[in-house]
Amino acid sequence: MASGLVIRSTGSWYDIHLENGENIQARLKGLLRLDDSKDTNPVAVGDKAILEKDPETSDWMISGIEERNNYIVRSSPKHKGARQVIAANIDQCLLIGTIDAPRTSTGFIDRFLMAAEAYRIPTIIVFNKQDLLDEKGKRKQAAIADIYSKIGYEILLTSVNENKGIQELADKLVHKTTLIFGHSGVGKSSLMNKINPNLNLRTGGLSRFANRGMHTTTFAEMFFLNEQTKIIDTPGVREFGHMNMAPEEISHYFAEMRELLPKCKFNNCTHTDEPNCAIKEAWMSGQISEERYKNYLNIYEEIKSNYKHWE
Ligand SMILES: Nc1nc2c(ncn2[C@@H]2O[C@H](COP(=O)(O)OP(=O)(O)O)[C@@H](O)[C@H]2O)c(=O)[nH]1
Ligand SMILES: [Mg+2]
Ligand SMILES: [Zn+2]
Repeated sequence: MASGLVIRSTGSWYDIHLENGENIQARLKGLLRLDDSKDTNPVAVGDKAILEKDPETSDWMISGIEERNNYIVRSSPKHKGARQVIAANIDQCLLIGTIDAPRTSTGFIDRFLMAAEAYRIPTIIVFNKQDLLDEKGKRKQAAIADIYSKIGYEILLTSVNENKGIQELADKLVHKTTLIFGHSGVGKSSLMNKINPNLNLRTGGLSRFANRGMHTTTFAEMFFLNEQTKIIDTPGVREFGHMNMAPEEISHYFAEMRELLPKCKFNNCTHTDEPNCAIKEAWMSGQISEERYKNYLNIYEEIKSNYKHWE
């Protein structure tokens, strides 16, 4: 039985990288499509696809996927109650943000980190466009970077225009599969082109992802810097929502809260108004940042109000 790595999806066809280095196209075998899962895309970039040949047309078909080590999932922006798997089987994430043009909020960062923390996927937070920052911007950035470095996330500062932090970033990618994520326009594709000009990714304005039509189910695309070093570029999303998560589960995906959870009086504590809550105490003593606790509460309210629909 043949298998291969899914590197791109156009909706009905998938590009697959075979172990012999060849790229082929395959479509889904009927059965997979009828799968009753809540995923808008049963097969995602990074999946190891199990392949067979259609005896009649001799087209390649995907008859299944190997069990995933991990994946990044969000609620589908188009289909209420459905999930979109952004990518599977990744070693690390690069969350690219910018202070301005466009602004990346800590709320967005925290929602993404939750998805990565669900599978303990290490995430490096990159602040790009350093060349655009004035003194005020630099102070704002330092405050945000401080929140995340204190709780164990690595921070990199980059500028494509001034060639700053690029080599450092390139070094982080070696021999890994890295998901590149962040809002549209933060410079994801520009950074990757700077690291490897052969990639020739489209930058600025409309990306190559834009014209894939309404029924496109996945939008990530894997590129090889070499046979061991892979990046998954994404077009960037406006929002990152979660579904199918119990409200009391959320704090398990906030790295600094996770370790304090055993100290809450109730083991299903939501850290909102329960007595003897270790999270609230840590927030009041300044050990958990104001920003993170505030974002936690927002996400809690959001998930709580949606949870009923998903049960
Ligand atoms: N000033 C400045 N502009 C940048 C930098 N990196 C990218 N850009 C610009 O930001 C825009 C969006 O970049 P792009 O790579 O397409 O962003 P993506 O949507 O995240 O892939 C383009 O016009 C880039 O030239 C940077 O470090 N500094
Ligand atoms: Mg791009
Ligand atoms: Zn608590």
